[in-house]
Amino acid sequence: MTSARRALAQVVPGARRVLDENWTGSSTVPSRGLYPHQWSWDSAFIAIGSRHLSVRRAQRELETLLAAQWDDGRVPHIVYNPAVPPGAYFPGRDFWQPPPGATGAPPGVATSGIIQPPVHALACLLVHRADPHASLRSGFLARTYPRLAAWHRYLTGRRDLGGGGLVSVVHPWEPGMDNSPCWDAPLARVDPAPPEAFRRADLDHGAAADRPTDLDYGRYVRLAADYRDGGYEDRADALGFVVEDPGVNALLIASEHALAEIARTVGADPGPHRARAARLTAALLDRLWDPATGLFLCRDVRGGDLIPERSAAGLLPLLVPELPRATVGTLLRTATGEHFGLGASVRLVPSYDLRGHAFDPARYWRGPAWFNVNWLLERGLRLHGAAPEADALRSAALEAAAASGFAEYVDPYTEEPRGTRDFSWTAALALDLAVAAVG
Ligand code: 2M8
Repeated sequence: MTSARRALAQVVPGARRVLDENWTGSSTVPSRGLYPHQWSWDSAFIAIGSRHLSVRRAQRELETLLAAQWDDGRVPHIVYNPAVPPGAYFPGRDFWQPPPGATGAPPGVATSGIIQPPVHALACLLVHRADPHASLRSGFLARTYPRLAAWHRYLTGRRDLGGGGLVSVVHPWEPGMDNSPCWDAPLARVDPAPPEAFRRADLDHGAAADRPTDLDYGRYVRLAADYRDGGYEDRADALGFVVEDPGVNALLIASEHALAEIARTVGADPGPHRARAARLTAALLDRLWDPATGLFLCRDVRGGDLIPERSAAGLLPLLVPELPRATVGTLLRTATGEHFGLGASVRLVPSYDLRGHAFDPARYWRGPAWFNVNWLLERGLRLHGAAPEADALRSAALEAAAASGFAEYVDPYTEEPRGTRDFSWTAALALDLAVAAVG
């Protein structure tokens, strides 16, 4: 048996079991215990994998999420499952209720009010490609295109809080890398909510050493409550945390290119999407590229400066097709150099600088390797012709996903499982890599 076929045999039955067990009938929970609702970017990654099991189910996953889109175009980061008891996850659905008169979730749906990275157009295109004839017959892209276009309009219109043509995030949960050390400095300006104001449900399911601290949680709660009390208005001067993140913006560019392709397929004009992708690419290079570190950095819009921390988010612009060749070369050297160690000290890219002052191989987004980040980087490496590096990363991700019991994240050095197990996007993306490995 070839190594690719072995990987397939190792991964597929387990991945299918995880995805089946976490499927609720209309969407997939990231994990039954820790995350019992639907999460936005999780669903995009899950659909990318579950399209290999059932295209209809992958379509349903994405359409359930898009049905919760707000009037202003935002796609919320959580869609709550009404069958789950309110205390099972904090913050619960009641937390996000907007003040009277402010916009909110569509009638009959309970959601959060913040967002996550826009991987959805890319996911819709990949789900379509899994069976283009059936997809066209069912009208999948014709239904999703207007919603995806409104989502990107919200991001590029209402969220350009820095005024330089990039999207800003207004809460550390929005870029998905919730407690990255990149947020430490901007978060330090935020007064934490008092501990008695909330009860964390995550510690019922996860080891405290693998999760954010109580102080970080107090600040997350304060920021979310302030945004809610301000009617979810996107005004830079009223928000305590405003950051331009290279990962979010790179994913938007990749998705904008996917949207151009979707537009072409449904008979709409792809031109405006291509033009927007080009403008975003120019702004990304202009505002977040840091030649001195050879990496894209986050910008603290309130403070005005680049944040001097190396996060794996800074490598995600490898997903941008029109990145200059010299920038691609520099990013590759950074990925394989001492700070990220790819193919040298580690097989999977860590979430944060291996040499960084805040590096912790176990704690959440402060060092462990995550499978979605590595799946994205594998795609970026392949896009830019680094096939040997992409192949090595794919094999390592497949082995680690199966060996860790589809862990949420792993120690980048030992690849020991951390966080929760039977985690949906790990299973889904391993499945996708396994299918790609056999061609
Ligand atoms: C984590 O975030 C949630 C809040 O959204 C949490 O910690 O409770 C992050 O890893 C995020 O990226 C992910 O989408 C979510 C569900 O898997 O969990």
